[in-house]
Amino acid sequence: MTMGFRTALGACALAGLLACGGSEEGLRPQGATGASAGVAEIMAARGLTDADVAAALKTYVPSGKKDEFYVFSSGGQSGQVIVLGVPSMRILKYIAVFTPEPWQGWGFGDAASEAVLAAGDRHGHRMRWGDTHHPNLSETDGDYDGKFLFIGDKANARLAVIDLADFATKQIVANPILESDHGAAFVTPNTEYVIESSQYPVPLGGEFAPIEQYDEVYRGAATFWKFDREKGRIDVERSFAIELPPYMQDLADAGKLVSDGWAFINSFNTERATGGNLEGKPPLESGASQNDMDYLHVIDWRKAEAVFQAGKAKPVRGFPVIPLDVAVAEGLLYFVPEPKSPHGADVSPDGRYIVVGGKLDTHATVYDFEKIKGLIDARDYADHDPYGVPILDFEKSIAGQVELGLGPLHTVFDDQGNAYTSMFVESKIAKWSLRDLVLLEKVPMHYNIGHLAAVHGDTVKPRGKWVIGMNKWAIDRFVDVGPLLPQNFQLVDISGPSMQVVYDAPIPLGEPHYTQIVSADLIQAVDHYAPVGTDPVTGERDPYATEGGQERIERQGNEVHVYMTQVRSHFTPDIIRVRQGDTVHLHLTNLEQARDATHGFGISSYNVSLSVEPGKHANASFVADRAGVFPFYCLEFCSALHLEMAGYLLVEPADGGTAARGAEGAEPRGGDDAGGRERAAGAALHAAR
Ligand code: RUQ
Ligand code: CUA
Repeated sequence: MTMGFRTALGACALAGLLACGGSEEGLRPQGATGASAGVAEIMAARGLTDADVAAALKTYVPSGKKDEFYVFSSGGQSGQVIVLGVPSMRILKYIAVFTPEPWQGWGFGDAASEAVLAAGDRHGHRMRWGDTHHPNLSETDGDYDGKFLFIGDKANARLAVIDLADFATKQIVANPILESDHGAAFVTPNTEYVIESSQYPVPLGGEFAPIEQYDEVYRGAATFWKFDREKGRIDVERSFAIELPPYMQDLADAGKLVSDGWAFINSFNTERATGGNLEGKPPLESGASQNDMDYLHVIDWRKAEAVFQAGKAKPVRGFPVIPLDVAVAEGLLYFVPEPKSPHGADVSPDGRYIVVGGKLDTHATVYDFEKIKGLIDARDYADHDPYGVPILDFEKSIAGQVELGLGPLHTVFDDQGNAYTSMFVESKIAKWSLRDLVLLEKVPMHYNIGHLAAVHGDTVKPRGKWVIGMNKWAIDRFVDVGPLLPQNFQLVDISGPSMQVVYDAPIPLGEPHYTQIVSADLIQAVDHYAPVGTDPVTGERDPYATEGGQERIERQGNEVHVYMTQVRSHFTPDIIRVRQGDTVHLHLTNLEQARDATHGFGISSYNVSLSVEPGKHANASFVADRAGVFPFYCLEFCSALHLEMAGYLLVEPADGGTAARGAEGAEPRGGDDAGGRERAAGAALHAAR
């Protein structure tokens, strides 16, 4: 009885969605004769409800059809970026950024990627992971332009530039003055700058100072990395930072339209607690939660740029930093109180309002930039902080507060004047009207939503349609995979009068902190590199690029240069003869220009994995310190004769014969140390070009 009822209802809903007629007969969608009956059977068999079927129809993208939107998500501790499609939520790619990744040949011998990774090394330490938090697409006039993606590494205060022409990382810059960031990466409306602000204060520049000198010596900073769009790179020489008090600066956002030229950073721990729970002090988290108010940082970045250009910054480890007293004297830094342990600072599409969540407050506070600007212009300050920074009056700065519930964090926007705020403690998304500051609706999330994203939802032109809730917990959503669970992205349809969760997508590669959702038609990705022999990092033909017919092996002392090409289904040359102790420099060009004609290069025991997409050139150097026979082969199943796409590296023993396997007992030293040194040399060579 019940089942029959549900089935009939399901068929009705389906019919409605497929825009068929209302009559009994009309339950059959036009052009899909018999579909409804078949679907009703499937619904019954699988116990699916009406809502399930509606959700399935909204998200299903048939084989051969493409998604309407891209999602660029941080990959958390994996140090990567995750790309998905909406509405299908299909994972499309992991982009290797801060962490070596063998499929893309990122950091496994390939000199170009090794050089990018090495540029992110810190204090002489080889850094090969990152905690990616906030991806930000490049913008033109305040809207995504689909050209570049930036992402910050919270753990090591670094920033990466990804070119969306080939979805590959081009640059990593290590922040010379900070040790951690959180307000990164956030772009200004024409991508003039990429903002990276600190999280945990330290003595700027990485020197030691006792924690007892926290107030005097420890500092935060907002870094403004200049982006050179022509070159597609951060221009370190034209970048600068502003010294900030030792509060814990958090999320950042750039103003737009009426607030263009300004940046906003929320903060916590204005108490300047340092922890010390074994030393008779309160633990950091309770010490940092004493005050009723923390400070929204309001920065006039255009004025800061002028101050920097006027030479008023001071070098810290060679990097120009506008000192705090200069920032105050020049009138480029202001504070506005924000309720207890705030989080998020999200600028509305019109640029007028800044929404701040309150992790321990039940409100979202909506600041009015015009009021803030009025107070600044009138020098109407309520107070100053201990570092002399002017503090504006809270009540005079806000448009109002919206009572949302427990643990509001981040806010994004749609095209109807609505705001959507993630409610961490309550595990919900709250939809509210930005115009009237009233709560409209809440939808449950499973569980503990952190960020959320809407289509172009943090730009001047939100597109509506979808919101993704990024849940920190997945508890009971998926079949078990051991104690470490994936995170859960929940896709929410916001096109109707009420929000509907329509899909759960497990994200199994680190904790994805933030995403942006962009129209697919804005991304123009290439399908091969041209000209043949292109180094994907420089974008130019590699000096070692090999032409068809020019393949050769050249020996210079004990350096052996192998100029190699690939086409389906062979390497030329496919036999490489060297002597033990030689350094092998592999110069490998994929001669193909056809879409998807990627080849790889993997070799036994020498820790080299290259991905050579059509037209790409890759260089890899290693010391053949181990005598033996080492097969190499193509890593991509590129043709029917893919398995035959292979060859041999023959490393003759140095003594001419007997010790065929090299000196016994030397095994632990292996190829890795020497190979690593050689790779570093290859990377340096690449960086110098
Ligand atoms: S923030 S924990 Cu984006 Cu809510 Cu990093
Ligand atoms: Cu080339 Cu497989």
